[in-house]
Amino acid sequence: MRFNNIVILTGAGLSAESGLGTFRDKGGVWSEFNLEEVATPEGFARNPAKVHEFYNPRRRRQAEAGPNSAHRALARLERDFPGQVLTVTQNIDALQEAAGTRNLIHMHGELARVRCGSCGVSLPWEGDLSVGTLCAGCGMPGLMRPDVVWFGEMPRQMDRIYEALGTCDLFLSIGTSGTVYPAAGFVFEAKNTGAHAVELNLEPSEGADLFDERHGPATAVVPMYVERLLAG
Ligand code: BV8
Repeated sequence: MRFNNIVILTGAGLSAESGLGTFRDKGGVWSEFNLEEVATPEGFARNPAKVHEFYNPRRRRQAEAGPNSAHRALARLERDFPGQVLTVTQNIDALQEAAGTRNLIHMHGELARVRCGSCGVSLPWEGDLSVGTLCAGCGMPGLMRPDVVWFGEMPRQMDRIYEALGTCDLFLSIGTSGTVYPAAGFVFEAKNTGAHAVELNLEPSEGADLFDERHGPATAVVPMYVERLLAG
């Protein structure tokens, strides 16, 4: 099968083999933390210190992590594929761009950036955040937050994503459980366009029966599948 226009959706499973935990697997993030408290604007308004205690260690771990062979294979696909390739990630780590991908959308934001709840400025950020952190833009303390999309907030660049889903002929879903919307609904959009849908995931996701093919762990299968695509 030859394809001309690929949309790739990635999730935490892609970065699992880089040592970054997933959310729903055994011992995952949501087994230790209550998402209402740490990943909603209401939780941040109630107790910002608790939210910083959740994200500061994740930011440190991500700064130490490196891309794996699956990230690198996707970067190679973007570089060498004769057609269009758009990579949409739900991950807030910077491993896909570290692997070389450029046409990349962080639909749930980036943990290596912060945003001021007062003036709205978004800045690159290393190190811990606290309620005392002053905004470099407006000087206000207490409202600096991770520049990520929390539950109940609008994901980023949705128009560009839906436009690409409306014209793709291959939808590739990697390392995501298909439990969080609107990302979990992308396979429907792609299938409605007549695209071929492939899932590269350790376990079947919520929408597994919508996919035409499904294969195992990322670092084992992503390089193999990219090889197949580039062989045409
Ligand atoms: C919105 C950033 C309005 C922060 C995240 C009821 C029904 C339907 C929807 C809703 C509902 N109630 C509320 C909603 C909406 C809500 C939602 O979907 N809630 C769920 C819980 C039901 N969604 C929202 O609030 C979104 N905003 O809806 O705005 C709107 C509506 C329409 C259009 C526009 C706007 C915002 C959601 C974003 C929240 N922020 N992250 C942070 O990271 O802290 S979500 C977070 O969890 C991730 O970013 C990701 O999106 C999501 C799921 O995680 P996955 O990446 O899939 O990871 P998971 O652990 O679940 O799965 C890992 C998978 O990998 C597994 O399948 C495993 O088998 C596999 N795997 C593991 N290891 C490997 C592997 N695969 C391959 N190789 C391996 N080695």
